[in-house]
Amino acid sequence: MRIDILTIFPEMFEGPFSHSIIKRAKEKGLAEIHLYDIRDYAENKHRKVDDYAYGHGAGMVMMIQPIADCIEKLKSERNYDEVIFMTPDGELFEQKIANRLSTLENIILLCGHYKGIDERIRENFITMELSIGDYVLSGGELAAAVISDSIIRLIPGVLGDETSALTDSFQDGLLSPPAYTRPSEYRGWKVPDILLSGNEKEINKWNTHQAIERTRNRRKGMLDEGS
Ligand code: 6GU
Repeated sequence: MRIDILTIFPEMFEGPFSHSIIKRAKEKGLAEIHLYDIRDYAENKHRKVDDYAYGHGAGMVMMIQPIADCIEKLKSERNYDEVIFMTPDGELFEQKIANRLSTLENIILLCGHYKGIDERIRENFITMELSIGDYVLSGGELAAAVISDSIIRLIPGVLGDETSALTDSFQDGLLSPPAYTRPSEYRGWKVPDILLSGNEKEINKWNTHQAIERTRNRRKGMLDEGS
């Protein structure tokens, strides 16, 4: 899978994509992430990418020309399954969307800034708009990094243990049960006996019960949605 990210802050992605699972996915050739600096596509000599909003008083808006040229250049090179705009007024991102996006070949993530982008970009190039939650970030970059991470880890072969993405919280509509590792007792705090019993059937039952209880206590809405 190839993810092309359009941003005015490409450096913001250096950290999140250089470690752990995403790094390994890139090294294995299972995921490619390409960063495009929108300023490189500005036709004006000051590399200006924003301008005053028509109509409203305050606030800058990202200009259409650099973004349109960048998207069109990319589209001339390959077909894109989705051209996604990162914005707090987009569709709320959730696991189901991550699952679907992880099956795609090529996607573009456009990171917005300032008061927004020229609406004509949204009307003419964008196929999907995503938000990562009901709060405002300074730009779409952190949201694009979050979404890329959640998608890439789902690509077959990225996680060592093929089953582990399927047992994530949310995949079966439940939160994960509590996890423990050695030692079995620390400062008198004990791991539940059942997990040390070796009785796989009883352990599975316990884990399922814990997952349901945890979901009921923390995210009741998830249980109601499933029924
Ligand atoms: Cl995608 N962008 C911005 N700027 N803020 C957000 C967001 C995106 N998702 C939640 N807050």
